[in-house]
Amino acid sequence: MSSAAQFSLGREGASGRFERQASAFREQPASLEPGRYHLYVSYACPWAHRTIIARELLGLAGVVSMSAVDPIRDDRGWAFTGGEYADPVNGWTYLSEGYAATDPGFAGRVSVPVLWDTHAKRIVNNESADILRILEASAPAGAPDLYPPEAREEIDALNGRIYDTLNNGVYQAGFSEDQAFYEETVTELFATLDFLEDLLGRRRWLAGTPEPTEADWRLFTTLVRFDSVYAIHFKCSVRRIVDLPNLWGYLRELHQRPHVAETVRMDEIKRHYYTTHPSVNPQRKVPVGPALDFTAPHAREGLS
Ligand SMILES: N[C@@H](CCC(=O)N[C@@H](CS)C(=O)NCC(=O)O)C(=O)O
Repeated sequence: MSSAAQFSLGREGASGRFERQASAFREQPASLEPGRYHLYVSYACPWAHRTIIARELLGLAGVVSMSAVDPIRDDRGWAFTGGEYADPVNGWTYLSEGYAATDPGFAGRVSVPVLWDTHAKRIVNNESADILRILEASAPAGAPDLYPPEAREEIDALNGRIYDTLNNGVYQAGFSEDQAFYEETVTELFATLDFLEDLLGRRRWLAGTPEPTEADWRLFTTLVRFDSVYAIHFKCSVRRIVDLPNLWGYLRELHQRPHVAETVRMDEIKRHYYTTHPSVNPQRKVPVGPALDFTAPHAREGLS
């Protein structure tokens, strides 16, 4: 196993390409019985971050409980190290205990997020895209609609391109051990950022809806990490988000929406990435900065 495979959710293909492992648990309960389910997350992880935001925005904090792992993984993976990183539900030391309880033969990588069923005592789902839909289906009346029927086709198309070239693209670039593949990935990644920069000059939200949808939040968790982590650590360095005025204003506006800033723990994000991938950053030094002011006015009110 190569060092890149050891510290990323995936393995190296024959060509030195990063291949993301498919999620193992994909059950989709029709609705979430209050008090029955628990969400395990890391504030560092962009995939878990989507579910943290959705749970908060959909008003489900009182329905689905949540706890976070320590952002620093050791060689036994995501851990509950006590204090704010405790597991009040199962008392585990490692998240791997939940995977083993669900499937004693589980041999894949132990990832966050995890939706846990406290009655059946097993993982229901460990795929963030599914967990978003599960949360959306259980949203109370009056909650925002993150997947409005009239915009679904557009949202699905945007999600597809953004997943391939950005959400996952940054990892493919960062972990690639092949120069040509890295260059190809970064070229596609910046083509998508340029496409979005243009789109967001005309639209306030990606799918042209009056309010943000899941497509916006799925993009947000990558954008908010971009200049601090991906541009430096993963060498996605052609341009920064602060150099793209529409994307940078859009990112600030999303960050300023109620309840969102509290979900962004930049210190945890940076410590996680810079200290957990020794193949990419052997010194484990965490950069100072960049100084980003997410609270500056975004001036996007005029867009529809
Ligand atoms: N497809 C999964 C991917 C989740 C994922 O890659 N999580 C990373 C953290 S950012 C992880 O837990 N990696 C653990 C590992 O590779 O050992 C999802 O979207 O839920």
